[in-house]
Amino acid sequence: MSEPLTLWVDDTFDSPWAFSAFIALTEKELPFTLRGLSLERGEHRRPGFGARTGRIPALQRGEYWLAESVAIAEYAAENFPYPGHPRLFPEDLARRGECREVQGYVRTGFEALRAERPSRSLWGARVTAPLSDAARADADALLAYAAGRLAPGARSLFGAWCIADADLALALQRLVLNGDEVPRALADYAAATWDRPSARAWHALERPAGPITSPPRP
Ligand SMILES: N[C@@H](CCC(=O)N[C@@H](CS)C(=O)NCC(=O)O)C(=O)O
Repeated sequence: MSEPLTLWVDDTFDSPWAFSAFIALTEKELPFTLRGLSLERGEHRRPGFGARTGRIPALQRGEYWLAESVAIAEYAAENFPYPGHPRLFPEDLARRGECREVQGYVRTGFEALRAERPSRSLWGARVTAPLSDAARADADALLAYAAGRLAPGARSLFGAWCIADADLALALQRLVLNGDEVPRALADYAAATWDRPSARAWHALERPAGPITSPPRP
């Protein structure tokens, strides 16, 4: 590899999009340095952080900077292709399109669900308040979509694991880990990705002790 890779993320390690980018690079078996920035202290607005969007996650490779978690996964897939590296996207083009559908779907909408079951609760204090009607409607839409996509007993969307499994698993874990009712098959599906070595490596990152005062990530 010509230039080393650095993945810039939040130093609280609770951004769902940072999670996705971390999983993408880890599943590709790429060596990379993980750099955490305090969004609370505005470190992502200081010189030295070169993402044009000013947001994490961002991938740095020498002078090259790339933000947006889906773009980072696609960059990794195209620059470090199969068979030299494991696949992130399905081989079949129809399924690959659907993989991107899942990625897009979980990244848009669901505002009420994301606000009431923030990703921070997946690695920190759980939320106990019941879902509002709006968040319940979001949850029902998500569960119906996931159930419609998954074959009975499936542990991945398209036969072999792909990056959309990480994104959909995280969306479902917002409900599962906070004790909301989720059909067993969907909970088992989400747990399968949550237990992959790549996800375990993210779960194991050392997070700041004590209460985090910055607004929770969506
Ligand atoms: N669509 C982007 C979302 C990235 C994003 O919203 N990052 C947030 C943290 S979760 C951020 O950097 N916020 C700081 C800011 O916007 O000032 C992706 O998928 O990477």
